[in-house]
Amino acid sequence: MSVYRVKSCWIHCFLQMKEKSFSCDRATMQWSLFLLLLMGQCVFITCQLYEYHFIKEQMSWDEARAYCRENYTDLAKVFDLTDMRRLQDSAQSQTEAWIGLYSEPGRDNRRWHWSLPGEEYTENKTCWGTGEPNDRPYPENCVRKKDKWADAPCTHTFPFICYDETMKDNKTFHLIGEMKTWTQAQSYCRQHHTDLASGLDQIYSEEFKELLNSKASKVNLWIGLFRDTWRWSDGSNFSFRYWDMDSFNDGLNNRTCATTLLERSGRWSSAGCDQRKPFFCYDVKLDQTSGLICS
Ligand SMILES: [Ca+2]
Repeated sequence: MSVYRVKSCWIHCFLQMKEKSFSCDRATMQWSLFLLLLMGQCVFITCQLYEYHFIKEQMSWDEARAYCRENYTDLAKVFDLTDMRRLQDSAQSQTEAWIGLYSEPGRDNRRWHWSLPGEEYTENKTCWGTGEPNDRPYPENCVRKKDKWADAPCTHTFPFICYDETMKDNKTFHLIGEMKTWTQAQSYCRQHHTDLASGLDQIYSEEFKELLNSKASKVNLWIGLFRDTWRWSDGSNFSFRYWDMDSFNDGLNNRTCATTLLERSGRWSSAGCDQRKPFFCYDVKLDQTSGLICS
């Protein structure tokens, strides 16, 4: 394994651990063991070992994609907030730029995702209530939970449960009693904890159940499940979304390509794909034959 590979992975994993507060900082740990564990973390958290490239030249979204595919790998994809910060750091001007997210509008083109990056949604691991998801009134793109799950309009307001991977206050889950829309709840959880509670392992854990039993067993709560028609240019199934809710209005058929608003904290909006804008490409720096699983 080349020094570069180890170093890149180490740096990225270090950033990931800083974000996620992994406790791999025991001073007595020998370097070799340390390295081994770091690489283990790499495999475990599927770190993204790609680089972002900001292209100043203004192109339509399709032209930008062709340019990225020819010169790099594809238009930029974003796995989580750590990636988003790296993408912003690679920008050379504070303007609006294309990323590799696009929409194929249509009721049948929606896909379910968990809000927490890396938590895969699978059809056979769900707990829908009888007759749900019924998508009535259309569109019901967010999920509330009482005993079982039901789809609901994302603009409705409910209390919600945040997942906290840092175990803030010694707790993995935090029940927030304020009534918020699904997107407001997601923003709150990402700002104060990690994300909305996501995945069956979390939502049906003993700690989660105890929290509900003690405080909110009969109340509807938002969980981190949503569906949309947005997908990544390279086919990745990343669930991370970072919409600027002041300017983004999903479902507009003439605005189906995503931009990052670098002057607005990098949050995303949608625009007509024929507009000409700077853009971000990504490329994979490492080959994947090294044993590191770095998608
Ligand atoms: Ca419903």
